[in-house]
Amino acid sequence: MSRLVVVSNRLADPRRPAAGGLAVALGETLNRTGGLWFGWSGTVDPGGTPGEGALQVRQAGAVTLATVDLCREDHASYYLGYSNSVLWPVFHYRLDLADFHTADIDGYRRVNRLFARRLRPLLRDDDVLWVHDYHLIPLAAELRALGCRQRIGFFLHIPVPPPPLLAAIPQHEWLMRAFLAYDLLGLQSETDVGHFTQWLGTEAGAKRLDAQHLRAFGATVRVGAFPIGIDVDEFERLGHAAEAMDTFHALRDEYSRRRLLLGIDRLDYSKGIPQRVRAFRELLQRYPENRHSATLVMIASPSRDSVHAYADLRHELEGLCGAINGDYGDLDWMPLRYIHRTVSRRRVPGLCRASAVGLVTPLRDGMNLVAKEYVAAQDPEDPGVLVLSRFAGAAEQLHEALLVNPYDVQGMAATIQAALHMPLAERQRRHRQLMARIRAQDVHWWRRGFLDALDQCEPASASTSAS
Ligand code: ADQ
Repeated sequence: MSRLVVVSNRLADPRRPAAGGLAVALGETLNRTGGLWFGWSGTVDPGGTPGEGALQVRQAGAVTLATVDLCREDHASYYLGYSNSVLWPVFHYRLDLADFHTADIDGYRRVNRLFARRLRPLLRDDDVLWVHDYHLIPLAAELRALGCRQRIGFFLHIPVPPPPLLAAIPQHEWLMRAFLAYDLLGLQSETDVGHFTQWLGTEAGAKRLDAQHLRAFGATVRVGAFPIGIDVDEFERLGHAAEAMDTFHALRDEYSRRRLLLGIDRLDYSKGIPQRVRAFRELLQRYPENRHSATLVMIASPSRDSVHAYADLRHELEGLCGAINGDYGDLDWMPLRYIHRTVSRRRVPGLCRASAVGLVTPLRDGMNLVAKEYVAAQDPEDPGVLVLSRFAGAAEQLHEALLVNPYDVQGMAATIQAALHMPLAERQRRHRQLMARIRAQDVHWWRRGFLDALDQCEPASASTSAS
C-alpha cells in the first residue's frame, strides 16, 4: 500500500485533541493510516532568511511530522499577507476586505517553493500526496518542477466564489494554472464545483471531458465535491467523558430555569458573529418573553489578530455585546456571555448538549464542522435545534436544520424563536435525520472518498508549471 503524505500549513499532534477544523480532521485521518505530515512548524524565526528554513523531523505515534520554520518576512507575506489578506477574503466573497499588496505574492511563491524543496527529498516514488488548503495552491506545480511524478490531490477547505470575484485577484490566471498541476481537486460543495468549473471555462476556455474531468493549459484535472465530516464515534466518546459531562451538568445547574443558545467559532468575519448578536438583540426586542429566560453563550477563539480586519471585528463585537448587556441585562440575568478564548475540545460536546439552540450563522463557510458537532452532541431523547446559515457548505447536506439567511436579522430572530418553541416530536425527527447523514458522511467517508478518487487518477497527468 502507498504511504500517505499530508501537507498543510499547520500541523497538530495527531494524538491530542485540537481546535480548528483542519487540524481535527487531518489528525484523525493520519492516526488511522499512519504516514508523513509536512508543513510549517508554527514558529517564526526572527533571524531567518526569506525562502530558507531548516527541516525538523519527529515521530508522533504512527505519524512522522516534518516541519519547517518561517522567517518573519515570509510569515508576513505568505501567511498574513497573500493567504489571509488576499485568498481568504476573496474566496469568502469579501473583495472589500482584500488587500492586494504586490510584495505578498512573492512571499507566497517563495514559501511554496521552500516547502517543495524541503519535502522533495523525503518522498518515495509510490507515495500519494494530499495537499490541503489555500496556503498551498502552487505546491504541486513546484513539486512537478522538481520532477515529482507521484499522484497529488488537493482539498480546498474554504468556498469557491463566483468567477467575477476570482477574476479580481491580479494573479488569478497563475492560480488557475497552479490548480491544474494537481491530479485531483476536492471542494466542499457542489456550489463550489460549479463556480470552479465556470471560472476555468470562462477565463481559460477549459473543456469538460466528462462529468468529472476538466482540461486546460494542456493538463487534465479531476474535480469533485467531497464534503468533509466529523469523527462521530470519537466525538461521542468525548461527549461521554468526564470533562464534557462536568461542563454539561455545570451549565444545566447554573441555567436551570433558562434556555441556552450557543455559538462557537474562530473569531472570523466569515462566521457572521455580529449578525448573530444583532439577531439575538432582535429576539429580545420582538419577543420579550425571552428576556430573563434566554442566554446566548458565544465562544470565539482568537484568530489572526495581526490582520486589520480581525482586530476591527473584535472591536465591533465587544461594542455590540456590551451594548446588549447594558440595554437588556438585569441584576439577576445577563443576556449574553461572550468569551474570547479557545475552550478545551473536551468541553465542546458538553457545551453543545446543554444548549437548546445551536447558532451556526456564517456569511460564508466552506463547510462548518461546528454544525455537525452540535448535532452529534445532542441527547436523542431531548435534542436541541440547529439554526444554520444557508451560506455554509453544511447546508447542502443538513436539510433538516432550520436554515437562515444571516443578512436577514429579523428573519433570523423569527427562526430562533421557532427553534425555542419547536415541539419535542419535531426536534426528535429532525435530529434523527440529521444524525443519520452526519454518521453516514463522516470524516472517514470523506477521507476514503477522496483517497479512492485520487487512487483512480493516472499518476502525473499534469505537467504544468505555475511559474
Ligand atoms: P474553520 O474555519 O477553522 O475551518 P470549522 O469547520 O468551524 O472552522 O471548525 C472549527 C473547529 O474548531 C471545530 O471542531 C470547533 O469545535 C473548533 N472550535 C472553533 N472555535 C472554538 C473555540 N472557541 N473553542 C474550542 N474549539 C473551537 C475550515 C473552514 C471550514 C471547514 C473546515 C474543515 O473554514 O468551513 O469546515 O476548515 O474543512
